[in-house]
Amino acid sequence: MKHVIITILTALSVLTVVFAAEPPTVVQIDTDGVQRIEILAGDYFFKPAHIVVKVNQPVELKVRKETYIVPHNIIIDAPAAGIKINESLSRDPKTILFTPTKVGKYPIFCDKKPPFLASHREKGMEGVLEVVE
Ligand SMILES: [Cu+2]
Repeated sequence: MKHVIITILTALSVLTVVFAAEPPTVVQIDTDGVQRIEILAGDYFFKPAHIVVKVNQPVELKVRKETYIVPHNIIIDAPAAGIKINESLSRDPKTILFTPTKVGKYPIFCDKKPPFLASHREKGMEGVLEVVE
């Protein structure tokens, strides 16, 4: 019985961690109509990882790498929504411009993967671009 309770408590704490993820970052629209957002990439995360933008409004995404050694990139592959991003990242910020044309949730990820080891995406370099009305 004690084992069962411990197992349940462990499961609950794991669920709490999963669902306690940061709230989405809603990107504000500047006076010139551009939605500007900065993303920091590190080992192994994107921060913020969940961003919300308006459809049919230009987005200026500035992204840079926090760390030196491990190579990272940022990929958003959503051609149906007018988004096709595949940029390798450096310490200097890169500015990526796009205009999302379709409402939906699109994965953001890094596709780097050392031989025989887990991919960066599996290690947490994954996020969501949420396009809303
Ligand atoms: Cu990476």
